[in-house]
Amino acid sequence: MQLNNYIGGSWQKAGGADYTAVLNPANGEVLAQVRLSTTEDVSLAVKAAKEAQKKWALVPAPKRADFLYEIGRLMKEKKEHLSQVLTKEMGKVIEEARGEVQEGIDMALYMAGEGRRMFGETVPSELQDKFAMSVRAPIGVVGLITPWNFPIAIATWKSFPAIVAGNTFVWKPATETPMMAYELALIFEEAGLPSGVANIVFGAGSVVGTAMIEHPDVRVISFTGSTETGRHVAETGGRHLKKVSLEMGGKNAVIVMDDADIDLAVEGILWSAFGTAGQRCTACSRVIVHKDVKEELERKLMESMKDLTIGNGLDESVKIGPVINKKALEKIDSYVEIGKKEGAKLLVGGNVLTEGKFTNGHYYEPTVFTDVKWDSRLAQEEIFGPVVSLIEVSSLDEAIEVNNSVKFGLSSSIFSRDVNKVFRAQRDLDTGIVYVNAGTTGAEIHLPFGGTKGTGNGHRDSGVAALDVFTEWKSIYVDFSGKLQRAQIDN
Ligand code: UN1
Repeated sequence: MQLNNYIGGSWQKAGGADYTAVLNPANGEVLAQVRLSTTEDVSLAVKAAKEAQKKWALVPAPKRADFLYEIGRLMKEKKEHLSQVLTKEMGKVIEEARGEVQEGIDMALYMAGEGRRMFGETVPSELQDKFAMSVRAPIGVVGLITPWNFPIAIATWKSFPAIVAGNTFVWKPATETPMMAYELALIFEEAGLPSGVANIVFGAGSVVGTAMIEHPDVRVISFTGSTETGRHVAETGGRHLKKVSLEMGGKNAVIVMDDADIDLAVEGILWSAFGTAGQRCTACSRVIVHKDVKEELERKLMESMKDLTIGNGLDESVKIGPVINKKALEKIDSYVEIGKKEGAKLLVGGNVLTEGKFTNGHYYEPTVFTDVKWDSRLAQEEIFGPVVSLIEVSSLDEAIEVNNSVKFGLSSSIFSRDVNKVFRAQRDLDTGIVYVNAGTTGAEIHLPFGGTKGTGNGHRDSGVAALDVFTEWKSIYVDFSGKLQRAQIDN
């Protein structure tokens, strides 16, 4: 199978000479070939998007929303197929793949609802016989750059608000997961979305992304990915005065207080640290535990990890799938080595799995370190794999301080039965998302998603906040006095 760009409603061969292969991380099987695009391909896509946007902006928002209802319906109809492709391409276990596709369906229905709201404001004018309001206006052509770990959900977080708000888009999906983009494009076609509203350009490296950011007709860039690439996106975007929305890394912690339900905390840690093999921006990679319950937590965590079956995510009994590729595997392993050198105590795991059914895939054992120093590299840097570090503290104050000591600020969680501690924590944890008595993952699409500090630049995906990225505020004054009234002057 060879994947081509989707531009102006037709499938077009990319101009580059090179191909990349899409590999199943569970067994190395070649799933597809993708021809890589050039700057010229991006220009063609932007041209098609710009042309289509003029008409699209004039379609009433509730009518634009009708396409999203249809897209959501088709996604639901094809949910199992999409989930299977997702597991093959990305590696996450099938139960989670179904969950991710569901997240996309939810987003379609939620954003379709916005087509009948998209609230603006009417406010009193200073002047008599003058009407003042502000409305959300479409921006134009927007550029979307999405990661491989949530190849369909994150694509919907960005493309669906863009669509309902009257924009058209050029989308560069992650090199590792183009098949989900292809599947979504088929759905856009089947739903009858007008040509040029959705455009997809496949690429690898920075050629396509940079061309999108530098193109004068691309007005917004919405990016999810690594902090390193995000910085490049922001710098380049800044030079070109683009609105840039960034969602980047995390180093999320679960805090377990001495009054916590430890069994529940263990479940929360297992799910959020090892689900998706730790490859979520929201994954728990630190556990900040009160000294009085540390031993119990360690013991119960070790005990429950025995049930974590590792393998190909298509097998329903498997709990932990492969990581995305060899590079990721090596990075994870290098952090385990760093942890050992830093003096952290390895409780369980710490190995690449290579034998038997693991031979051709990229599998890493779920790994737990304890006695980790809060300021060590293991506790401060994003690993993006199934590795969790236990850090001991003596009080809630210290737990909050340790939580906030990292350069990221996406998600955090506290397990406690004390309402005072809980309310203090939700106020003082410096992250965009806070969970109480639950792990650090599982954000719902109708709430803003994003983080503070090195995680983002103040924008949010999801929720109504997504419309702030994909609309421009326009303030409108209508004077019906029949005479010239001057604001801020005594008339
Ligand atoms: C991500 O890891 O980039 O909150 C997205 C969650 C999911 C989305 C994660 N709903 O874990």
